[in-house]
Amino acid sequence: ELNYPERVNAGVELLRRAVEAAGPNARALIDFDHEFSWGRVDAISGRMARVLVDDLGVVPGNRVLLHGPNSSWTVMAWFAILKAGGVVVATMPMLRPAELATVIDKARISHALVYEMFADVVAEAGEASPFLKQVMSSAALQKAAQALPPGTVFDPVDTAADDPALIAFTSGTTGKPKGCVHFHRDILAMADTFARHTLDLTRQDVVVGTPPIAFTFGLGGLVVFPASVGAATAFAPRPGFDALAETIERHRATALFTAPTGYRALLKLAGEHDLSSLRTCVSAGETLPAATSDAWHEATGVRIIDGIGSTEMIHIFISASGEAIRPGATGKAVPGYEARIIDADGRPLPPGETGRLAVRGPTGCRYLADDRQAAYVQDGWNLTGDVYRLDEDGYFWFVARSDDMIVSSGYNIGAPEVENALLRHAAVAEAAVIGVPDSERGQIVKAFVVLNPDHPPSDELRATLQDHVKRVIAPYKYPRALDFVDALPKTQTGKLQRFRLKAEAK
Ligand code: 3SK
Repeated sequence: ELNYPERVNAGVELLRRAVEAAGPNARALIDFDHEFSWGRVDAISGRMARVLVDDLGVVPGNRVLLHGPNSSWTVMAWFAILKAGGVVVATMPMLRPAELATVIDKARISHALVYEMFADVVAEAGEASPFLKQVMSSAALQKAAQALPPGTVFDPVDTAADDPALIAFTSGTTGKPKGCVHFHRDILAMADTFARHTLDLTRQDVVVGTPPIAFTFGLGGLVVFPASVGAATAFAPRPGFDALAETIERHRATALFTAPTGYRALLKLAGEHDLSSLRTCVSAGETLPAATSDAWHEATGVRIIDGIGSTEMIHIFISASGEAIRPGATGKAVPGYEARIIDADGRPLPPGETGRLAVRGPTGCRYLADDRQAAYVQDGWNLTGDVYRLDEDGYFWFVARSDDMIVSSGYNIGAPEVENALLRHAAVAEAAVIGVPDSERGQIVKAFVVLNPDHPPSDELRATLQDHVKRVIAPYKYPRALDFVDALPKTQTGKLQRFRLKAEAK
């Protein structure tokens, strides 16, 4: 049972825990060759909050877009927004203007903090918004915070434990993103359930990882968990697994958060980089194959902690660590959560039967103004869209996704979103997209395209369409495989039968 005071601000509480556990001078955030201590993170985020309130006019409850790469700046701005009583809406750095515009509109974003290099993208996204009032770049925020008189302090806003603290967007299968609202107490709950019971992070740890902070897997692993014990986070200087391996080696990182794709990529780099400092390795975002788990164990002596979470639940709710790990199984319900397998009518199924995964606990789904809420939460149970089997020992085994979500390298990609992007090209008459198994990425996006007359199929056109998708939506969503077909399989009423494409692709 988690008992938080009625009034708590998650940003303040996390920084309090960090300073109490490690001391104000302990390393907190490391940008390759620049470090900030926990005391500095507290002071700088306080000054940034002062700028948000005094210069930008942020008032409690305002939704503030935070658009930046994984970096010390983004983390300090995250703490600043919470201290100012704002609601953080962090977005993936690779989103395109149209995708950002949807978030700005849906979340009614009033203010935006933007890392310098993305200023143009956010400006374009906000152009037509009736809600967006103020945009500030990372450089301007830094300058304004530095210009405040020495000794400036900020009294953080006294929020209720049940006040919204963040809205995390998930792309969904329909291509219509859903915003998941989480309270201040939900942020603390992810540290006090999964992290406390499954990980044994301490202030001595140096954490690294690949998931963006905009993805709650990354937010937990790289911000909330380290802060809650006073550990440090080291950010890689650039995207990519080479940079990750370099960062692990350079900072003797001890804890790693990434998807199975990341573990497979690091295995290939293990000969060139010293990864021997790692002792806690966490995988989520897609199911961890036993082969990857075994290969990592053989190469490093460390067993990967697998877990399933969801943006709706904020973080991981089924997992196992240490001796309790069974490669291939996801694990057991994290203390504080209950999980069960149910049939199509919501009745619990006995061990051995395959059915829908249902979860409940201290966190749960609260979609922002979205009628899909009724499908996700039924009778107090959250239906995650995963098909699972429970064994006699209480271990949960992943079977499949029950929707059209493609999970590639840990990223959730809604098939309709890619289809819509393809359909915006003049050569495309019809498009259908599915996920197909891939040894590197778990799944890759595969498109089936019917061309308009006058557009003959060719390798050149395939490459053009792939580039087109990369321009229209975030590049990681582009179809790595693309087949030209004469027609798509449809029902008599004209509904696309994706399952037939999936069966043929096997
Ligand atoms: O995909 C997952 O398993 C996950 C884990 C933690 C937080 C969020 C998500 C979607």
